[in-house]
Amino acid sequence: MSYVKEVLDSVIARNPGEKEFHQAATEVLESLELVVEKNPQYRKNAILERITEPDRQIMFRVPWIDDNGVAHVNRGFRVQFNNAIGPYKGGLRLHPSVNLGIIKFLGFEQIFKNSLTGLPIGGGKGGSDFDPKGKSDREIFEFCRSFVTELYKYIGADVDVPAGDIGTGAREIGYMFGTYKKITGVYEGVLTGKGLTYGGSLARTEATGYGLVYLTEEMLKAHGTSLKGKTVAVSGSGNVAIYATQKATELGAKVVTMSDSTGWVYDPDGIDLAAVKEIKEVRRGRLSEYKNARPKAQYSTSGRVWQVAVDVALPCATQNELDLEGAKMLVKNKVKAVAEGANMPSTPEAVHYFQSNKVLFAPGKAANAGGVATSALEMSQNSQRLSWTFAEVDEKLKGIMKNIYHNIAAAANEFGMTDNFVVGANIAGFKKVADAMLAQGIQ
Ligand code: NDP
Ligand code: 2IT
Repeated sequence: MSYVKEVLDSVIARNPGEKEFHQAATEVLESLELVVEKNPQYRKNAILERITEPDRQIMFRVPWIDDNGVAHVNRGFRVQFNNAIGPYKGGLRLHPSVNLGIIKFLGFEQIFKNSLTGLPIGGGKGGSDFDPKGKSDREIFEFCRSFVTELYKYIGADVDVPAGDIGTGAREIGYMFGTYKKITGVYEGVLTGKGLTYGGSLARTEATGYGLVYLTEEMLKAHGTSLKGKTVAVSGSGNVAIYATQKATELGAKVVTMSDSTGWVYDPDGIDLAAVKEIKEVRRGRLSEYKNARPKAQYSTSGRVWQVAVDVALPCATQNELDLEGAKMLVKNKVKAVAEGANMPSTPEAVHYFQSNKVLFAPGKAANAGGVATSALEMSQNSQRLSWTFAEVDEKLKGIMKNIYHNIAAAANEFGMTDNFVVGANIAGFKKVADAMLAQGIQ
């Protein structure tokens, strides 16, 4: 049996029921066959066994009291996966679907994504099955305070630096930062995505969406075209989706769809982003309200954004939201490129279908790395006690995304798999971490 197969079988047997983690581990490990064959020292030093086993996984009770005085208990998670190349780094997801398998898939992906940024950050992820929807500001504060009252023991500017993800934005990070500071008395860059008055980096809010579009543009340019004049389908309407839509529009594309967990909009004239921001960022409302601002748009609770004929698709909501059926609709309508803003939004069958139909496909660990890269830039600014301008950060982000594209394309070429950016991203991300692990001994 091959080394990869042996380790994968063991990962699946040792982590029963963690289906998203199995999916992520399978995708990464299967594309490393050639690399591990070429480097026998990886097997000898149990690199794959060690990289698939988190350094530690922390689970804890998060009790909080709602506005009616009723007590609730949620479960908190932090999985510190790998710190071979830097302190653990990765977001905190607050969503009722969160469980250990989901946090492990995200933490595992984060190892390779963070490596691809070229910056010194290891992989981690956390969150809770708390549902922030419909909660008052006081309830959100209560939850965040309770969460960090336990989490603070395990994090620190040189240890583990959490950030935002689904359900966690600047408000939650502010409450968590305040709690950490109150308990420890230490003012340090322990979280990223902070507000601009207390250590946050300019352009962090925009970074994931902008970075996604920078990488997409670079990939299209390398294939003789660009976003200008293209029609784009975006899914989601949160942080990543909003700033991807903004940058794609700035580069001359027309974004015609967005979605949330209850429905989606099709606006043939191009999404009115001011209306979406007002609904989502200001009022924390539902996308069904979009029609009030744009009567000609269609809002639908059945079907999906992938049925619209577009040149480029940017899935920016959540894992496994783009399945084979969605991929078939996109390919039938002659989609040219798909780039993942979310983490693992395409199912393995969808990815395979895109690749076998010659659609340019950029996986999340490369395409959405601009968020965590800019988080690392926030860490640098915090430790230097400096703040850079928006233009400086944006310029660095652009450079990082271009580099990622060229590195993953080169890694794919080296192994004779031109334009297979899935394999390219996995190999390029893996090698740096694996070599650091080798250099540091069996730990
Ligand atoms: P937000 O919470 O800001 O937005 C999430 C969006 O996706 C919302 O529109 C939400 O709809 C929708 N959504 C979430 N879960 C589901 C679900 N189960 N089914 C259908 N729709 C859903 O999160 P982000 O924009 O920050 O994150 C989006 C994706 O990008 C995630 O996969 C995240 O891991 C990834 N990512 C985020 C980064 C960041 O910097 N924020 C960096 C890199 C990746 P609704 O409002 O109805 O819940
Ligand atoms: O998935 C991700 O890369 C994020 N949610 C961002 C992590 C971070 O530390 O900025």
